Amino acid sequence: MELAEFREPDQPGFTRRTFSEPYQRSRAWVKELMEAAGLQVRTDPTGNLIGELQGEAPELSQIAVGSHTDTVAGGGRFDGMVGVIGAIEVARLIRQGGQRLRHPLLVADFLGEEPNRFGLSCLGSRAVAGQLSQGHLLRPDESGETLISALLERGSRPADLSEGLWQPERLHCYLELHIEQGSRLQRAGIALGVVTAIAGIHRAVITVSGRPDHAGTTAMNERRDALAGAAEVVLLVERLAREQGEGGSGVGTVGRLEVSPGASNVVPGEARAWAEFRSIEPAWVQDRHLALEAVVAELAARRDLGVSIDWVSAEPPVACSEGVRQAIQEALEGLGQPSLELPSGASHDAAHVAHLCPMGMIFIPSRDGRSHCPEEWTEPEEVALGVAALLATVLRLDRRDTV
Ligand code: HGY
Ligand code: MN
Ligand code: MN
Repeated sequence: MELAEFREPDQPGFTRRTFSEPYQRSRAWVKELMEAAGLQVRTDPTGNLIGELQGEAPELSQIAVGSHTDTVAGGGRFDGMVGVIGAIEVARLIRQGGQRLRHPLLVADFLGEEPNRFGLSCLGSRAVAGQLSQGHLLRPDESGETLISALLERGSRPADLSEGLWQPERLHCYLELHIEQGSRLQRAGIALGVVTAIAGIHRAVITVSGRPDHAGTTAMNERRDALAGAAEVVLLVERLAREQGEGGSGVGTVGRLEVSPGASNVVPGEARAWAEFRSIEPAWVQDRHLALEAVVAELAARRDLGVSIDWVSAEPPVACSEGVRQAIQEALEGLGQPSLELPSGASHDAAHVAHLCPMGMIFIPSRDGRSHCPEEWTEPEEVALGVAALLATVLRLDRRDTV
């Protein structure tokens, strides 16, 4: 609740975006919380907050636990935050209980998990996994500023990214506690979820170019109306997303649309639509990617518009590791808690860290499945149970030599 009060005053909900001043201030608050829990804290070249707790055997690989504390515009108070605060609480409970893990513990508050104005998500976890490319760093926003300049401005050291790489041989496993952001747990009346896989996402920025004209004097059959074209694209994305087999989990959205010049008496000259397709079925997402390219080409020809698709990211679905899932299941049984196995339609930092080591996730319920909105809510008791499950899983993973 305290962290959620670091919010952008001119934005709805509990907004704390990566390149905002409240986010910058909130990092100092998280750092202090990490230090109070007994963690040795450092900020890595990308800007990830890394808190470390020594184990009995420093030569053993690290148990990494983390998530993010940035939000979407108009976001809530739990997405990402429960995973970072929960990981810090696990460290505090271990120290408070006078316990010593065998493995060193690493707690991560990853920078910028949510898509930013450069279109890219998971900045910090991509960076530690060696997936933040030069191309990503040079991505411009609308004003032409590049991601790398925004990172430099906030004090990150993008020239030293390689210093921040996590080494697979130094990692025992990665664990993330997160809200479900859906309603499966609530509908099942179960408080803890064991994630099986994380959906893949293909994200694109679609630019439709027409011709700005006087809205009063330009005949309808002479117009090259970019917004009318973009409106067709929005409905095409929805139609393509609805086309799926029985029980398909695929989704598609255009969440952002910009029009220029944006005057009510000017035929729009240009429009940009941010689109994404997601599924745990890799073939379905790939199909949508190709289908969108085809239908947009037809639309451009028919409406005499220019249309370009810039695929910002194309992440495959990622399976959670059998070993970590099993440790979570055993931990929940040890707590006498029922659990539900379910895929994640949302993406997470865990999807990137999974390229480095065995990964698992624990879900706690989102009331009515609402998330990415101020109504996002999870009961304090549910958060506490999630933290207890996280601690119990860390202790189990710690007793294993391999995961
Ligand atoms: O969009 C997502 O899936 C995540 O909440 N950033
Ligand atoms: Mn999110
Ligand atoms: Mn999240």
